[in-house]
This record gives sequence, structure tokens and C-alpha cells, in this order.
Amino acid sequence: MTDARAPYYLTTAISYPNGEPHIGHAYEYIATDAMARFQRLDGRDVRFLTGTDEHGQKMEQTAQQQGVSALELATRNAAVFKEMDDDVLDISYDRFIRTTDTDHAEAVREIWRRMEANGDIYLGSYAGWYSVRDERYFGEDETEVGQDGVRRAVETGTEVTWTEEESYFFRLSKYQQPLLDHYRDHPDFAAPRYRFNEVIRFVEAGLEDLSISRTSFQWGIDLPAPADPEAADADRRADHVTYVWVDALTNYLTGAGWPAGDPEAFARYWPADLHVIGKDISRFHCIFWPAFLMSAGLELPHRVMIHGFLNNNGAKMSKSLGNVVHPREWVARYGLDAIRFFLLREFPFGADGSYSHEAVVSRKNADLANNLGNLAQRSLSMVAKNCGAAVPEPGELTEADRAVLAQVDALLERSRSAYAVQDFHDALEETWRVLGEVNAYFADQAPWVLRKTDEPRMRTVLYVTLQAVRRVALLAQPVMPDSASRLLDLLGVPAEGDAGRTGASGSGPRSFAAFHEDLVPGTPLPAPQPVFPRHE
Ligand code: ME8
Repeated sequence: MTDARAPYYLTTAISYPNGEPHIGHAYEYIATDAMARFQRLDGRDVRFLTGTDEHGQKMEQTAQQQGVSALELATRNAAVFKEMDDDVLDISYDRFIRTTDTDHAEAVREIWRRMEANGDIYLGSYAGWYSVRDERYFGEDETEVGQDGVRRAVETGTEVTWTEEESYFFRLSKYQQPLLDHYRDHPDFAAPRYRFNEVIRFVEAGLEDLSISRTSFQWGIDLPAPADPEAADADRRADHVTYVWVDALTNYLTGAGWPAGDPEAFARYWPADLHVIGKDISRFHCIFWPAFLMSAGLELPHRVMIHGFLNNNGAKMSKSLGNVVHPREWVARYGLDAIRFFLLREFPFGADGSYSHEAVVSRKNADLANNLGNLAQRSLSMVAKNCGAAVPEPGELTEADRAVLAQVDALLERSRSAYAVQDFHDALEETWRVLGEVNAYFADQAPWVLRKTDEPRMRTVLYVTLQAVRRVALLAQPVMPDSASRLLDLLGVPAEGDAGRTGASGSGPRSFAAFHEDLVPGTPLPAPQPVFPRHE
């Protein structure tokens, strides 16, 4: 059993607002949102952080190309990301952080001070191949020159340029063994296992110190004043800005109220329970971030969940291929809940996934319209016509009734275990497998025949079916908040909280605390309406 009121702090990566959000961003927000909603419904005190990563050379260059200041670009696009969260995807975040927020600059300077006080920061110089797209250096052996004469990073395929500059370094090498020890003692620190293993192999191969400041541009957070104003480098600091990844990762602390913003919240929510990120940034989160925290004397997050990438029909999304999908268009075309369901049901969260029109429509029609929508509509219509539009009074339950309900009852624990490891796919697959059993039960029992032969038995079958639909709807809430809420309205289940924000028409969430309770016979029901339309 989880402690009912235990805090649960989770985060998404913060996106670079140098362009429009795409469906890959939406995927991460939706998954993290489902996780946040599940924990809330399960009684946890959730804090959910998302936002934008606004500093660095990439942002500065894009702004120059567009003839605006970096802050203008960031402000304009951060609003686009936030609007997507609010108006398109119904993301239930608690704070949308921007790394240009003033409390964040303070957090970045504080973590720097602490790492420095711990003897982990020194001034040196760096020469290497820098990728602006990836905002990181690569060793010569990690790059290759293509047929077009352009040198690129092998790992990410992005262009690199030779950069030499004075730089502050973080003693990452010192943390090789402490990191390996931590991984060994916390086998769930990162997941899925195969991605975690890649990280471990990388650390085992040896870590070099990390360049953590830049002098070639100014769009970043200033370093803190030196602890010793007489220090040899004191007057040099003003030329440096903090490396964007030190800045970005620290957002997770700022968002929890560190260092001075909200100490009570920080004590309550830190360490984070979960960072949700994509596979391209696993090293930053599984190596650099815990090393910075160890150096600063702060606790490490419990878990980093590394999701795969979304591809369009198997092809990488890119502007040049013209196959970048905008979340707004997707949602307009299929509906938000169908998209959310598709993304979390179609492939395991850790794996790469491919989407196509056919795949989305097939999930929408088969799983939602047929398996759930039809069952709900048929049983509720029969109740409306034959049971006085109220929850029917069941008779004695048969073996078949008990068997199907036992399967449905087991779904809460199964979903808890699946969500605990962000296995949305498993939770939904199992729920829909059981829903298939409920459909088979409904077809076998044929209440439309019983209506003529055995009305009390018809009422029992309808009652059992509504019980099953209610529990499935309760568990569907994190993934499809609005549809599930509307379905629960149709079942006469009272709501407790606020409805979602995206034009939600249902009356809001129902906690899992009442999962095992029964529908009350005689409860009046509204006129049934289809909740899961077919895609024509
Ligand atoms: O990496 N499919 O920002 P970002 C799935 N600012 N996920 C994808 C994706 C795709 N096609 N493309 C990107 C950054 N993502 C940094 C993060 S965190 C302290 C700083 C994911 O805008 C990506 O893996 O490039 C990352 O988790 C998130 O979207 C933001 O990517």
C-alpha cells in the first residue's frame, strides 16, 4: 500500500522554444500528464513541472536569424508551448517554468556556488567540436566529415564547429565511481533497463571533466560572484555564462522551490520521484545531473524514465521531409482523448513508436468506439428503456457474474504496478483485454433476450455490466480525462474535483479510493449519449 498522502513530484524535460512544438513534445507531455493524473486519483499529493529551456547558443542563433532578441523569441514561443499544454492537450501541470524566470537564475547560481565550494569547479580551456543543435561538445573521434565536406557528430548527425575557449570545468571524472555505486544500489534509477545499461557502459568507459561555461556568446545565466573576491579568476567571470545544460537541469530544483523560493515545498517534494525524458538526453539526466546533485550535496531523483521517439510512418520527423505533425492538427482531426489513448496504448513507452492515420483510426474505432463505447451505449440504453432510467437492482450473482467482476476488480492493482514503472501500454492492454471479456459476457448473457424471458436476470446482467464499465472508466481517467468523466456522469457516479481545462464537458475526476464501491441501485441516470464516436 502506498502512503495515501505521500507527495509525488514529477517533471517533463523542458523544451527548447526555438520552434513550434511537435507531436514528439506532445507525446512526452501526455505521458507525464497521465502519470500525474494517475497519482492524483490514487491519493498522492502531486506536483507536476513542465516548461521551456530558453538559454544557449541555439536559441541565440535562431533569434538572430529571425531578427529578434533571444528573449523575444523565447517569450513568443514559450507562449506557444504553454498554449498547447493549456488549450490543446489539457496538461495538468502545476508550474510552467521558463529558465528566464528570476527565481531560476538564483537556483543556477546557487548550485554553481555549491559545486565550487565542494572543489568541483576549475578554470581551464576547451578545444573541441561543438554542436549547437545538441548544445554539447564532441571528441574528434566522435565526428566524421561527410561527402559534402561538412563535419558532423556521428551519434546525432548534427553539424559541429571547432570551438576553442576558456571554460570552467566540472570535475565529472571524480564522480565515475560514486555514480556506478549509485546505479548498482538503485537498479530502478533509470528505465527501461536496456537504455540504463547504455548509460552504465558509458560511465564504465570513463568520464572526462565537463565544460560548464561559455564565453563565445552571452545568452545565458551569469556565474555567481566568486566566494573570494581576490581570487585569480575573479575579474574573468563576467565573460562567462553558464552552460545551458547546467542551467536547464537545475530547473527541476527551482520548480520544487529551491533554494529560497519555497523551502517548505522543497522539503516536501524533493527529491523528485520521476523525470520523464526522451532517449536523446539520457546521458544528461542519468550522468551529469546526479553528479551535479552529489557535488551540491542534494538528494538524487528516484527515477529517470527514458521514452522512445515517435516517427511518422516509420520515418524520422523533420522539417525538410515535411512530415512534422502539429499536435493541434492531430487533435482537431481525431480528438484529444483518442490521440492520448493511441500514444499510450500503441507501443511500450520506452520503445520508439510509429504513427499513421490508419493506426490511429484503428485504435479509435476498435478499442474506443467498439469495445468501450458500444458496450456502454448498449447497456445504458437498455437501462434507460427497461429499468426506469436508474441503476437496476441486481439479484443473486451467478458464477459468470462473479468471474467477470473479479477480473475487473483486479485491474486497479494491475494498473498501479504498471504505472509505477510508467508501463502505460501494459495497463491499457490489460484493461482492454478485460473489457473484451466483459463484452463476451454481455454477448453470452444476451440481456435483450432476457428482457422477454427473465427480467430480474436481465437487471442483474445490466447491473454487472455497468459495474464493469464504471471501473474501466475510473481507470481510463488518467489517459482520457474528458471522455472518462463524461462516461462516469452517464453512470451517475458523483464527481469530486474540477473538470479539466480543454473544453472539458464531463464533470471532473473521481478518485480511485471508491474503486471497489458498488453502484447504488435506484440512482437516477441521465439519458445515454455516445461518448466514443467512430472515426468515419
Ligand atoms: O532536449 N519523439 O529540448 P527539446 C519523442 N531542452 N520525443 C521527442 C522527440 C520525438 N520525435 N523529439 C524530441 C531538449 N523529443 C532540452 C531538454 S531538460 C532539462 C532539457 C523529446 O525541445 C526530447 O527527447 O529538444 C526531450 O525529452 C523533449 O522532447 C524536449 O526536447
